[in-house]
Amino acid sequence: MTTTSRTASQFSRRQWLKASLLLGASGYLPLGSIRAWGNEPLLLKHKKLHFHSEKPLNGEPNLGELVKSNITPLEHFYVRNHGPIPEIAADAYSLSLEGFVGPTQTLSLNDLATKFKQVTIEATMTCAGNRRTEMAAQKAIKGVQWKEGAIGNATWTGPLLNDVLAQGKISSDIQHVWFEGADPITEPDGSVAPFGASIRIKKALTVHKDLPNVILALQMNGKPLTAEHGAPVRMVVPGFIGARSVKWLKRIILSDKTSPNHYLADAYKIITADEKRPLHDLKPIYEFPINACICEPAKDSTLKAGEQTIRGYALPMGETGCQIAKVEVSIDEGKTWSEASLDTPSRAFTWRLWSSKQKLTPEVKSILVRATDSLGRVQPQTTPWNTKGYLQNSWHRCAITVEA
Ligand SMILES: Nc1nc2c(c(=O)[nH]1)N[C@H]1C(S)=C(S)[C@@H](COP(=O)(O)O)O[C@H]1N2
Ligand SMILES: [Mo]
Repeated sequence: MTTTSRTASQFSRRQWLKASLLLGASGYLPLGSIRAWGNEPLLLKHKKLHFHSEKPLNGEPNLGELVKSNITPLEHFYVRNHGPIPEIAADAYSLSLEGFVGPTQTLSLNDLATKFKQVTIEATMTCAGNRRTEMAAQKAIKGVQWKEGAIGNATWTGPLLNDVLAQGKISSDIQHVWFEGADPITEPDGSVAPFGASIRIKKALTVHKDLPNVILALQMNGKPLTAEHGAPVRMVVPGFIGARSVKWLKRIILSDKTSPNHYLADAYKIITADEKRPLHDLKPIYEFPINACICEPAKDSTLKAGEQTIRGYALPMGETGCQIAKVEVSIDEGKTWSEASLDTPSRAFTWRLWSSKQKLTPEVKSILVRATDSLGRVQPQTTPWNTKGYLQNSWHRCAITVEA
């Protein structure tokens, strides 16, 4: 994984200036053949993000923007890339379906848009590295120095993976479905390979009546996917870390094994400080854990004493049947807690925005938040440090100064 690690304040002003100079046109990239690199700065014109790196393009929004609407507008939706953003012409796009009993099948974009029922789901996308900076405060961690903004909630539209896989005969020994993207990622050893992932066949084929199911998304928030979010087609795997929702989807492969792709086989595993087992014996991360963050006020801000509305998001664990049931806020370092109001609907695999009015006095040094799910499980007070800085989900702490 190649990333630079500048802090938000270092890049924002220059990048935002560049973005405003590029403003104009439709806000969408012109479609052409695959073009590696070079086009990323153009994306800045429809993104209002703090960019951590340009090559590859990685950026997250201001936290205050995340709590303004249940559905995150495109301009404030984080972007996470491991390599260049391919630009794929709609008419040149094809998806291959491999591993059926029988020959490989190919679907065009038009096939995906017209031959299958189009389903719209609402689901939260979040990066396994969200909140990495908090874990890195204990001991430095390489990788994009994400704050709490590597998360967004969107509607996604396209065919169900289950329907697409019904195109062929699946042999009974199939256990996993692999996804492969079209982005040429150069690995540290110099080899070039696309991003990939796999999910268990059960997750791929189960269609829940009232839950967001796994889809091949052609649209995000009611508009065709933009290049940086995986146009023309990406996977959306609700409940799973973002890395399983492969963008620029080129191949779906059925197998009796998990994907050998680096991003499933090696990366995205929890390696604790005292881990002795070899990497291959560790399980890949699939479901995201319960989480909650304070988005407003901003960390380290100075506030006037008096009543303040605290706002944030809470995410249930990405497990079937699990929802956010309660969010609590503490202004006395966890001695007492008060229940926040849950301002958006309760849904599996989807965040809930919450708010809490608190009377702040100069004695208050921090605000804490913790969420509880529908099975009564509480967000943990601490998250054990791990070498990659994944799944930081401890009680979120927002240090503040209150002036009399
Ligand atoms: N092909 C491809 N798919 C990818 C990635 C990538 O680098 N290449 N990044 C993954 C990761 S780690 C995340 S968190 C999500 C981010 O999706 P977004 O950029 O649309 O927010 O995309 C996932 N899918
Ligand atoms: Mo990610």
